Amino acid sequence: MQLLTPEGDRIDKVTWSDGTEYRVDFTDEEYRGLYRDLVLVRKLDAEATALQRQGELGIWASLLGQEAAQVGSGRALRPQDMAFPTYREHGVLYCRGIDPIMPLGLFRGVDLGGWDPNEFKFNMYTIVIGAQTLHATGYAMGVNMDGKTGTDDGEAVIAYFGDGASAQGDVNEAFIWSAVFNAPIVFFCQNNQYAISEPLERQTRIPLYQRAAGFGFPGVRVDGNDVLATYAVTRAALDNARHGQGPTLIEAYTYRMGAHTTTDDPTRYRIASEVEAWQAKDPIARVRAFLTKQGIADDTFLAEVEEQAKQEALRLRERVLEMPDPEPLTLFDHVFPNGSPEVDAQREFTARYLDSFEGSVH
Ligand SMILES: Cc1ncc(C[n+]2csc(CCOP(=O)(O)OP(=O)(O)O)c2C)c(N)n1
Ligand SMILES: [Mg+2]
Repeated sequence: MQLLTPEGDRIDKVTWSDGTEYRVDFTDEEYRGLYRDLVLVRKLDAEATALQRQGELGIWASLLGQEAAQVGSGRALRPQDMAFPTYREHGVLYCRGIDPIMPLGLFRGVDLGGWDPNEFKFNMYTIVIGAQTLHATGYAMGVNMDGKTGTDDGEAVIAYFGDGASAQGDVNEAFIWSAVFNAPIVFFCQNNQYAISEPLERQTRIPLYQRAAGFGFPGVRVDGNDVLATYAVTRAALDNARHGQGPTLIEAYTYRMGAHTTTDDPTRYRIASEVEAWQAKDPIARVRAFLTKQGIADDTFLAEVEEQAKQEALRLRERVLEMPDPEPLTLFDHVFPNGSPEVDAQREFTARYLDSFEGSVH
């Protein structure tokens, strides 16, 4: 499903094989807003990669190449919808209105997360591959039990995961539970073609979206580098879920342009021509081409967005460098809402251990 070609030409509407008609109807201001989101999200991500390279973050999982999949689906969420991310969803986090500094504390190793999932309707980052799809399914079943589906202002849930995660038991269990309980959930798979070094052909013999049929709910493949198409399919799937029509699997077909994380060297397992072929499908270049061709944006606007991105990245950098190192014993805070004797004992043990270095040369 595609609504904007790599050359920046609009496709008015697309009818999917199940009869669903997809189209978008944005104002010029909204088109410019999506472009701004894409550019900002890419720039902040590049800044985080640079900070890691300079030793200021322990590790970073870049979203480079996946901006359209994340901004399109992130902007399709309504305020009441709950999102369950992996560790790469910085673009969705941005769309939820969370300060982009938040995940950097985690990757710098100075805090354990940072934001309140209930305040922003965006759960904590999850490193355990596929686990969040079960959390999301349980949450979505709870939404049903609370009677919060069936109307226009009903609630829906979105679970993000990758092509590699699609082969995990957790994800397949989440599909089954959400199907048989008709849970209001959208499974949003960013197929970026790799699970670290393992290519897609090691996960599946059929297109991933076709898996949904075996579980008893609809699946759709969308051009994950097309922000308009990802917005359209996610909005429709979420609205179906909130109206009580159960789950949908979306396969956003995209490409991880960078390394898996900053600890990875992708030149060891993929060839340069593959990366170049995907560069021609860049998610931001096509929106810029469209805006320019249609006269929706001029050079002044494009330059202003670049300048804003530069300033926000600079501000992010300054704030990362100012992050204080935590007191070691704060590690034991917030483990349980009301504390626990075991955690208290561990805190006391660690305090004594740290005190034993007093006056030592080490
Ligand atoms: C349960 C579990 N197994 C293994 C890992 C190690 N691991 C981290 S990322 C990753 C690959 C995930 O690939 P994919 O689901 O395609 O997501 P992507 O990183 O491409 O966004 C693996 C195997 C893990 N974090 N959790
Ligand atoms: Mg992947």
